[in-house]
Amino acid sequence: MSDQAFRAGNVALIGKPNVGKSTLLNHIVGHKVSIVSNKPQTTRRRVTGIATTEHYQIAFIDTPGIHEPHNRLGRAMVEQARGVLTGVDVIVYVADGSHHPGEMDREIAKQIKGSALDQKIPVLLCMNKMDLLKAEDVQRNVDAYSKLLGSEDYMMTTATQGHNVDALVELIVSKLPERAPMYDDDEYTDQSSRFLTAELVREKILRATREEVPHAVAVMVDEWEQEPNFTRISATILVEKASQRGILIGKQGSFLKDIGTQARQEIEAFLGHKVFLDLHVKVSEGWRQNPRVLHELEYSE
Ligand SMILES: Nc1nc2c(ncn2[C@@H]2O[C@H](COP(=O)(O)OP(=O)(O)O)[C@@H](O)[C@H]2O)c(=O)[nH]1
Ligand SMILES: [Mg+2]
Repeated sequence: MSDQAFRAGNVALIGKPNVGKSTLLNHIVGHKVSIVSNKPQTTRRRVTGIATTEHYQIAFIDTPGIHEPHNRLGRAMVEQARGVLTGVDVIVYVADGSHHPGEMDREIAKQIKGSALDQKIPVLLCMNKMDLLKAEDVQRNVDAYSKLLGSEDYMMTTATQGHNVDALVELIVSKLPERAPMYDDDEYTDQSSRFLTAELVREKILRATREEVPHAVAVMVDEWEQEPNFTRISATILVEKASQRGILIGKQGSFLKDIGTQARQEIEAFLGHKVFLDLHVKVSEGWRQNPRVLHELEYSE
């Protein structure tokens, strides 16, 4: 495509929780801009990741998975996802292609079709997790998802291995308008270093905890001091109950120490220098229902 005009646009990644939207985004952007875990509802707000080449610039908007919300946090998350259905250049519906579509897929497809038809936004289907898809189910699942979306354009991917991701990007680019770049070519996310730091701490906790704990955790950076050769960061981990605080601290503080070490290594990698990371755990009963806390956490406007 060397003699073609430059294309650029905003592309929304929409789908159920846990289908691989953030994994896909990080792979395409080449940096971890959105945290990933095997727990549903890992992504709590919109995250933009930007991929720029000589020929195109795509600003991907990663969104929380659309689900049936049970509290204010859940409602804010679903609002964040639905909000991008308007005003983007392409919508990519990411599905777990190894499963047949269910009730929630039908519901999301209906919403996507509604706004995309209204505004003539192209919709692409990304059937992810093809590594888990049995050969005999391929045609059946492709047909079922395509029918739901009313779109012929699809790609089967394995985001964790990067399989077919380039082909998906090429398909997206073919739908973008000819337009000048919107961001500098070295910009790759809209996330502040503070937010990304809080997210990396939360990711380490999500990966190490189970059941209700991942959902009850939030992380807030309280202090950020830039010294000549290092950054001193202090963050508070919010939980909803004293028992959860106990889990996160662990025997003689061992759990918290592990989390801190893992997060610090990644924070140092993206800041490019040494970090002193100080973590505290605080019980904040009902924070998921508290608009002020949700705002402070940057989960809602
Ligand atoms: N087997 C398999 N697992 C995947 C694939 N893509 C993502 N995952 C895993 O699915 C889980 C959810 O991924 P994530 O990107 O957080 O999903 P999101 O909630 O849609 O953003 C993580 O454990 C990923 O490692 C894939 O192509 N194949
Ligand atoms: Mg996600």
